[in-house]
Amino acid sequence: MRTEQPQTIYLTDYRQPDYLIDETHLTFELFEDHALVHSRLLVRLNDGRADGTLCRDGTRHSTTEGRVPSRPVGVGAPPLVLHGQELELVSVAINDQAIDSSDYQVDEHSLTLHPQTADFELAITTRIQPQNNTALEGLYKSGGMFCTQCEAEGFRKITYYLDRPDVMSRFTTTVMADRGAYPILLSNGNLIASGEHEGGRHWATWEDPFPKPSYLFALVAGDLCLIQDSYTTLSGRKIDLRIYVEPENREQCGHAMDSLKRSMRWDEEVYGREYDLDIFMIVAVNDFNMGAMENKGLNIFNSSCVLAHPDTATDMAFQRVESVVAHEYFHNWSGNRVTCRDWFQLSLKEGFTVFRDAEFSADMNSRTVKRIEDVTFLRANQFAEDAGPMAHPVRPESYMEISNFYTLTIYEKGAEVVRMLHTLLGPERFRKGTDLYFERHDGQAVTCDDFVAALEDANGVDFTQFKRWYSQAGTPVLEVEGRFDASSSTYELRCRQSCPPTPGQAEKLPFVIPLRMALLNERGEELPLRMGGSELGTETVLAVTEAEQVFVFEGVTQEPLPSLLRGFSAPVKLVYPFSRDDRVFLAMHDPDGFNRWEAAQSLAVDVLQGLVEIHQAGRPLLLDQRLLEVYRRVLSDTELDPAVAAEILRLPSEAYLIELAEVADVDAIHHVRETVRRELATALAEPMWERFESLGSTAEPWSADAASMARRSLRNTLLGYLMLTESSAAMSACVRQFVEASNMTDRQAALVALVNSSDEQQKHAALQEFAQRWADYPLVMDQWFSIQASSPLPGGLQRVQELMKHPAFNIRNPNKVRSVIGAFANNNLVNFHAVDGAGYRFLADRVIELNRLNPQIASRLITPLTRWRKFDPVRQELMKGELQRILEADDLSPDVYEVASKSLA
Ligand code: B3K
Ligand code: ZN
Repeated sequence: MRTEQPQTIYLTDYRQPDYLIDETHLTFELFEDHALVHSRLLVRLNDGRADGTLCRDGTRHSTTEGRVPSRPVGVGAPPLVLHGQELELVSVAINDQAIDSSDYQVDEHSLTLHPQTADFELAITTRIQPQNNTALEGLYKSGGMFCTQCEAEGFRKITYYLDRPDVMSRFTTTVMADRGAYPILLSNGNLIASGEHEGGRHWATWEDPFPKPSYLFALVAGDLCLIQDSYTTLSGRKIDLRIYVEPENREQCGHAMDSLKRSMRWDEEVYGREYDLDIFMIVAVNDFNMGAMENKGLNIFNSSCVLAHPDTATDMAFQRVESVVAHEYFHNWSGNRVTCRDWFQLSLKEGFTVFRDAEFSADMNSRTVKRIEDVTFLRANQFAEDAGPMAHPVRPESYMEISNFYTLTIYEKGAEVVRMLHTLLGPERFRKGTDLYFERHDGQAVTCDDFVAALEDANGVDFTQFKRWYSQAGTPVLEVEGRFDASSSTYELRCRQSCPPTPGQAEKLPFVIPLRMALLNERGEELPLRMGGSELGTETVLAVTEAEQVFVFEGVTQEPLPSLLRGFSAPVKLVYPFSRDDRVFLAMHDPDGFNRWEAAQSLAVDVLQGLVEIHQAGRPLLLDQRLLEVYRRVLSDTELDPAVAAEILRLPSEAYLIELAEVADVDAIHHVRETVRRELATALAEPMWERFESLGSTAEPWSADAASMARRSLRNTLLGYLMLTESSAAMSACVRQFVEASNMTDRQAALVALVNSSDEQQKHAALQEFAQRWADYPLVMDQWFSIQASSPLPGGLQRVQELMKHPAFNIRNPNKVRSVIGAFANNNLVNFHAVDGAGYRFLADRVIELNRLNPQIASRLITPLTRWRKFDPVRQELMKGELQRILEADDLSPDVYEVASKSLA
């Protein structure tokens, strides 16, 4: 049992730091069984005066030479409390005088000193064990290389420091290691010196001219090959672009490099932001807790978010690489140049940067498809988080472990909040606001309020009420009703908003909800909109600000059908009493592509929900022919972007149907959805075949352009349906595709269809062939694992347990954990929720095992169990029982403790 409960940190307790660190000089001596970290810090009492004016020699960032004598501080000077964790303290010196343990205090979390002067040089040496660091936070080894991950609070596992984002310092870093094993030595900024030591060791010194918080520090040492390119900024500066990967991955970096250059151009054009250093580096590592990290000038990436080659990566992986490269690059301004004051402001950089990368991807690819993908993801996952025990506002008010707050709410909902500001202001005024934000706060650590204030000040608007999106958790429900009055030629939209209670927030005040909409006539054409005598064009954004509000359109002479919440203009649940016929009409005629998809989607939801009830009542399932008609129409519509067609043809996910249900009957949902899929496939086999064949052949040469990707997407969606007919024609087409595919997108789609088919022989042959061929490609093996772990066929848990015995599986590698355990618990709902509770027990066992190895990964794995309120009483008890068992495990990390305890509270 745990002895000490983790403390809760509150936003209201924020105080400025007592001390600042103007310069940070680090020397790392890297060895196989330990590393020595020598730090030399120029520390200064933060007496609230303007930055850099206190006891300085005139320059803002002085060196020790030429400094004026230190000013003594009186008895009232605060102690200097440095963060530190899992460190062995070797020595401490102040102004070159070694001090002994009677002059400082060390505990598990800190080193406390009692400075006698207002500024001084502090030298600390610590010893750490990167080779034993399985948490992958701080300095650790991934395969043969050393690398770091410091955000949020990993730097304190490297040395004692003021490890908080509002302490910004200029870093100089020297790395020393064996030259043979670690020929490449990297850190942030520019290389300023390097040399040799005796005994085959060498060193390199890097200097980062931009003050930064410790969470942006990075170091890499390894045997890596370099892919090099350059980029010339709009102002004509030439930037050296470098991607470092393990030699066998050399051929897989082209797409990341292209994406980087496109991101650099886009940020100049859309936000007026140029890159600032002379060199930008990306390093790929195999063991990484998340996707990537935006360390200044030295981004470190999970190899899954850098490497992409058509033979080994799917189109989806290509798009992920593009968006993650862009995301990390964009952080250089939204995150690094302007950073967060404290971790409660995390969405300041993450929500904004996700919005930026989403717009970038929309500009590079299909805007409609990108929005459909993002909305689908948000509604199935973030809405569930917002409705569960871990629900928190975009700017949380408290946390125990900040690592637990890298959530869908901070990232995805945070991006929706920025998108709404963009929608309310329009692109030009939004840009004026961001220009002011970057100019006003360059080099500062600021808050979400500062961001909104810049948008307000640049445009003379007041977002006071809007800011409730930052402080109130939960997904608002927006109920809308339309009323046509022929006698007055008016059409009223009556809006009512409400928001369910969330932990710690019983009552909610009305939000500002931007409602993008149009009115359609009986031919699906947009009507001119007039309100209060003003002409609003044919599409407008209504700002719903009250709990109840009526909008009256004038000059409406026939009853229109509203097209509401276009482009998902606010992260709300829209309720409108559309009939199924209305939805069919919108799915076929709405001029807005996103809303056409949305209408088809909501029709499918309505049909599936109806059938779940029918199934529960024990009655036979009869498919509403209108859904079939919509699908038939989509199949024959060659004008429609095939990628949008593929999205429309994809039924709402089980996860989304569970999120929408009051009490989710996971077996019924699975059964009904599969039955409908099979019925659609049977009824539409002919047009599906026709379209499938018209989309070209899988053996033709691969191309990365959007049109080819769209064709592959639709072809493979259709292949999935055709395989459900269990016809021999479908089977042979699928096997042929598996064998002949010119690229991984098509090969993987064929493998998925085979794995989910009932043909045991073909399935095993394909799996075996695939594993043999790609045994040396860990990222391809991740796909192989994930496809099998996600298969809803009976016996899922047993399959997953077998997969964990496969030589390519390794519980210490987060990508493997995600592709086996994560895929099972998140994508294989019918097996995970088996009513005997075995899936829950399995997951809890893995959480307990990983708690000791990697608390961040362990804590993330718990998510499916936190959703227990959605299920029937039997499953609820089983899930809670496992959460309780986790809570009672020995040596519980704060990460796991926080999620498990809050889930049961
Ligand atoms: N900022 C990092 C996330 C770090 C998470 C640390 N637990 C990646 C990103 O959002 O770009
Ligand atoms: Zn980010």
